[in-house]
Amino acid sequence: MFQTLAEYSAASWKGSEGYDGLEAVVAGIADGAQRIQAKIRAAMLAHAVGTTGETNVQGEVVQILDTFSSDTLVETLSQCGRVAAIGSEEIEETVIVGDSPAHRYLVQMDPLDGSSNIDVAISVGSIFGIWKRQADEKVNESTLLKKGVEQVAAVYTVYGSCTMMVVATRGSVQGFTLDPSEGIFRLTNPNIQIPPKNSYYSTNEGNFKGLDSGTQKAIEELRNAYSLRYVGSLVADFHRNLLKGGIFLYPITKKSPEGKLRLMYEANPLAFVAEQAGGAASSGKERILDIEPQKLHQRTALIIGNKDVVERTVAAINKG
Ligand code: AHM
Ligand code: MG
Repeated sequence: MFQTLAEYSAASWKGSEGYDGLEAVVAGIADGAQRIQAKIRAAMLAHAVGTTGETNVQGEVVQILDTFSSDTLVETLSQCGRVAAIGSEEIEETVIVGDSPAHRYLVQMDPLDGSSNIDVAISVGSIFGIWKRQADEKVNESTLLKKGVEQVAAVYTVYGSCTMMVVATRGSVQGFTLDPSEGIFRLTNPNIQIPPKNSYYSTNEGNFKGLDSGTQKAIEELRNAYSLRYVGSLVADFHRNLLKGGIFLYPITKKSPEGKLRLMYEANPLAFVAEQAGGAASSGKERILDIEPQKLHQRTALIIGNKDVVERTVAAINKG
């Protein structure tokens, strides 16, 4: 039988020097993810699909399920006793939870990535970057502005044909699948590494005309070499490419001159997962994990996936 998430985390992190308390943070994520996936699967029948009528801090339309997911995860992460502060795509300001010595972790999250796909039964997910708080570090607005390279762990979930949770720590990427009959996650995909053979490229081809000539040439090269797969939910596109071998690009476009995706809770966590799995992630100018963050909801271009294909693509973009 597959090992449970609780067994895995007790054996790997509990009482360990670097990761003590991480088991509570990941359990909080797992609890929130279970509630979110159940809500999503019932949403159409419960009239919970649609917009709240508001726009978020990004100026994007807020879905009812965006708000539900953010509120649920703020609740489960606040209650786990180990999280000092939370940044959420759906909340303008940092959520400050506590600053006792037990509050050792800082979490940045996209509570429901790809939510525009919700009403058409397509995979969505949640993304989390996890940093450590120094013992005496004050908890305020700027505490969360740490470089991606300082993350100690990153997690994402996919609510798809099954519910999966991928957990990365230094040198380790583990995939868990929710067993719906028991309500527990089990380790189904141990020690994930991106396959060396690249099969797919994923990008919004509709943006092609709004790209600079270097990026257009880079995409033409990818078209000639690989099959196109694009879900339009970053987390689902990334997950497929991680397991099957692929590259995802959301470059700078005319419409999004700073990039569309968010540095702190989309690019950084997935870049951490990619690197631990042998892959790479770049903004086109620098390694994602080395970007010095200026603000919570900062955007970036993102090129992520198989290392050699990412490097080749970044070189082609910069050749012009
Ligand atoms: P969001 O759903 O958290 O707002 O994330 C943005 C989404 C990503 O999941 C996805 O990769 C991208 O936007 C798709 O953008 P586009 O429709 O421009 O291709
Ligand atoms: Mg998102």
